[in-house]
Amino acid sequence: MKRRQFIKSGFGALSTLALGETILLTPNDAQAQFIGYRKKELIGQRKAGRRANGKGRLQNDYTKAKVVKSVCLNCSTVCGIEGYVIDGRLVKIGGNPADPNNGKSLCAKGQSGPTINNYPERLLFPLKRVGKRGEGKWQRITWDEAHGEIAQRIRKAMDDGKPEEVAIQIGRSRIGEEMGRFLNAIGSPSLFNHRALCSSNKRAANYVSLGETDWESGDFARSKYIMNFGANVYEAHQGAIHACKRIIQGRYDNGAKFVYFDVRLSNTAGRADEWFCPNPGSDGAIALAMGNAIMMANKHDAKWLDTWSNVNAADLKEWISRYTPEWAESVSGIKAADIRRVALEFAAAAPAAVAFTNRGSGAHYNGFNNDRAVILLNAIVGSIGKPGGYCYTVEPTRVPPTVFPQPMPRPPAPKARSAIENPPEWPLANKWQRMKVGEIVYQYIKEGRGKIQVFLSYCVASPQTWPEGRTLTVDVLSDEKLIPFHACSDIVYSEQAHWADLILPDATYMERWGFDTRNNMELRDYVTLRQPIVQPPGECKSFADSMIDIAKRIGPATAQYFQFKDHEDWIRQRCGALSKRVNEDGFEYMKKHGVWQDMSKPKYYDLYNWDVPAAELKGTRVDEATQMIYRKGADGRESAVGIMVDGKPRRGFITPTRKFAVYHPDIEAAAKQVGFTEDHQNGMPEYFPIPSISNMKADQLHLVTFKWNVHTQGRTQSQKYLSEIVHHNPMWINTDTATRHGIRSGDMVEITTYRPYGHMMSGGGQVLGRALIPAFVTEGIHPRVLAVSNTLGNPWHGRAANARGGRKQALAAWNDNIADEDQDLVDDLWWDERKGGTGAGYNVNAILPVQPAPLVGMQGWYDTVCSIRKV
Ligand SMILES: Nc1nc2c(c(=O)[nH]1)N[C@H]1C(S)=C(S)[C@@H](COP(=O)(O)OP(=O)(O)OC[C@H]3O[C@@H](n4cnc5c(=O)[nH]c(N)nc54)[C@H](O)[C@@H]3O)O[C@H]1N2
Ligand SMILES: Nc1nc2c(c(=O)[nH]1)N[C@H]1C(S)=C(S)[C@@H](COP(=O)(O)OP(=O)(O)OC[C@H]3O[C@@H](n4cnc5c(=O)[nH]c(N)nc54)[C@H](O)[C@@H]3O)O[C@H]1N2
Ligand code: SF4
Ligand SMILES: [Mo]
Repeated sequence: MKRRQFIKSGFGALSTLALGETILLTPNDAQAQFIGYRKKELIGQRKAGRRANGKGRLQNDYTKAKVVKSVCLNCSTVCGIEGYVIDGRLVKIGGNPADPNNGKSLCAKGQSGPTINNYPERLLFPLKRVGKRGEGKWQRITWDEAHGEIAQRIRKAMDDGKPEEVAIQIGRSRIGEEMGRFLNAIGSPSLFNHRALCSSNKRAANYVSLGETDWESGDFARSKYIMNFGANVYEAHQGAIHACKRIIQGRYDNGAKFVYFDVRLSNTAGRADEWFCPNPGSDGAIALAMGNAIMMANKHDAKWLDTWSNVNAADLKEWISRYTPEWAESVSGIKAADIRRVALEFAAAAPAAVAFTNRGSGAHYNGFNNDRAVILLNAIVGSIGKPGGYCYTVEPTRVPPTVFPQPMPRPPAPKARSAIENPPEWPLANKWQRMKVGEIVYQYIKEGRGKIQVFLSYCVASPQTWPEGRTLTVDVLSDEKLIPFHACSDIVYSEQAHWADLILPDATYMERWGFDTRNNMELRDYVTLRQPIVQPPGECKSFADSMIDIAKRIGPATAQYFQFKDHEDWIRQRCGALSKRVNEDGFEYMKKHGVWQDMSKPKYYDLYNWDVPAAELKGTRVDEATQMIYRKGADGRESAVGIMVDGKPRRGFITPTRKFAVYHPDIEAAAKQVGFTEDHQNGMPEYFPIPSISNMKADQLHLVTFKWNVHTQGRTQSQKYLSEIVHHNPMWINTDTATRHGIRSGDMVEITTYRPYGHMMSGGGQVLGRALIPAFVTEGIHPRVLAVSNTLGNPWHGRAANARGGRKQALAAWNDNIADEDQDLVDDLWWDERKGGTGAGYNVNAILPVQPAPLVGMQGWYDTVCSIRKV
């Protein structure tokens, strides 16, 4: 107790920390503050709060509120929002009706936004480590000191001729262009992103087939048949609200049938017309067999395939003949008769029929091909780009540079290379986009495949959200020889921050600037503006502003690319060119509406069939054999601008043949390059089994994870209202399997996980780790699958996250309106174990192996082999 007289402790004390003062931050320390119920005192405080409010209850008059348009980022769906501000306080968030994707709709997470800003345990000041790394002892310092130290270390790496040793690791950043400029100015290619942990198999599948698009934009509202392979779209998915409301519309307006594949009864499965529960990782086999059933019954669109596919209808039919529904039944467990029936229903509804995927099919060893097989189904029935079919937009997640150009001068692309950023073992990781192989970063740093001098991390909680998070990740983050310097930007004290040397308190997405955009389900280009709805508290500063200041401090060669007063000024400059299009100041337009949508072009239906603009046709030639249209560039090299179809110049697909790519030579070449000897790696979307599953013993099971509708990975546990709804994540287990093991709901089960076969980190089969998790026995899961959600089981991020109610903390000077919120954190964490609750849940990532899939390198999240034992 004596120590507390000299050093503050506990997350709540962050708000009253004076410059130069030190504080101790560890989960145990936060817990030590618990002093039990003080009901009487609390009731007294509540009454006082009501009196202060002058009313019987807290009530906001929204008609008096200032409404500010912005963009949500409580998940990566980035819905347009409007914040209601009363007396400088954000009191409510609604959907921005002008947003083409979500309109007025928002999910629970979006509405929980204000609680992030007002969280009494937010980081408010830059902190510098004063004890050993990981000890949790911090001193409040100034931004001048923080930025000065980072700039000086970066300058040293540049002076050493090793700019690639400056790295930024990002989770959900949404300021990728800013980071790109920052690293380019330094000369470093080392942007370690998280795509491979998220979606790279899917994106690669879309790029390889169509030549563009991060995500497809199924035209669900006009569809008559919607088939979904593992996109839990009623709960998660990158377009949760966007897609979900259109799927509902399609079902009600058109009577669209909704068929869903998932290994467990998710909310989406529960709402589907038909739910199929396949063997994990077998979606590709089902899709190919559906293609087979359609083609054998001659219900395919031969004309479309002959015109637009790089494998014509006859050849495709011959190739797909081997994938019979009977074969698929043996692989997937789904009855051949069902596969055939659904396939023919799908074909009958075409072209208003769409089949799509997300991580359920993609986050596997064979996920790249699973997703290619599903896209192919759309091609087989000719629904690509058709109303009600499988549509897509151009560069959906990039702010169009023609409308919002980057201010000049811009730094050139870096010459330096990094094996961590571009590992040769995964030749397709960076082929169509720089997806990278995020899950191997820590292993490569450990093995010395690349060195790090300066490690900056932003919006990432890798000890919690990465595989082998509590072991490999923490081993590397804690080792000062491997990572000599780490500055972490976060809004709360995360485990990532805990292992840093400097903590940079960020402004939340409701307090900072930025552009955002996603695939627009209305099939037009659009861009939204993130602007501060309120000002950040304490000394919180947007990381983009930090980068500008750091770049200016590194030296004139770097500073020349950052001639902005601040990030707002940068954004304003980028809006300049918009002024002509909207007949008013572009920046003011964006601030007023929050969104710009390009209505000058038609919707992106049949995009491949659009004319090549006359200007682009000048000086072109048509290749006789391929009918491709080529133009010579300034460097004398030819590039394709389109393809002649029925005597007309068409845009086509942005693939090597300008056609939808069923076969892709780059895949075949890449497979050869890495000696990938799986069957059928010949550039076609073949199905191949997952080695770790093929080698599974009779008593072993398959462990998958899933996302909750009210949580987002590592970012929502500290939001009390969300954690109040979901704070417990028992392990789903099928009734038959549980009975065999004598397990009942609530029983503690020991899960042992094993390393996969055929992966970089192992010979396969060794025990990786063990966890104790209570069982939830249900019919709603595949008999050989166990499922545990992510997000929970996190002793960091303060009291709401770790379910440890504590004593009321000193109220922060910056926010005198949080009395109610604060009381919530004292008294209302009723799931605190010490009050008889279930606690904060379980983090299963600790025992999930790093297992990058071949070629693209996406983490095989849903391939983990395990065994169980009742304890
Ligand atoms: N509420 C919420 N929304 C989110 C997020 C969030 O964390 N919470 N995160 C956002 C992000 S970054 C992402 S990437 C997306 C992810 O969105 P989704 O891909 O929709 O979500 P996941 O939970 O990763 O996986 C979907 C489903 O795959 C199932 N599954 C596992 N194995 C298989 C299989 O072999 N076949 C099939 N068919 N299904 C299988 C799981 O049971 C799970 O229900 O969501 C985004 N939106
Ligand atoms: N078991 C399992 N693990 C998974 C998944 C799964 O399905 N199952 N899904 C994977 C997927 S799809 C993804 S995308 C990754 C995501 O995982 P991460 O890349 O780690 O991203 P988030 O969870 O979004 O961000 C986490 C961190 O960002 C911080 N943060 C929140 N807002 C801000 C802000 O405004 N500024 C700053 N500087 N920091 C902020 C949070 O406090 C938290 O520490 O997780 C992956 N992990
Ligand atoms: S889906 Fe919900 S959390 Fe995600 S961006 Fe939209 S409102 Fe925000
Ligand atoms: Mo993700």
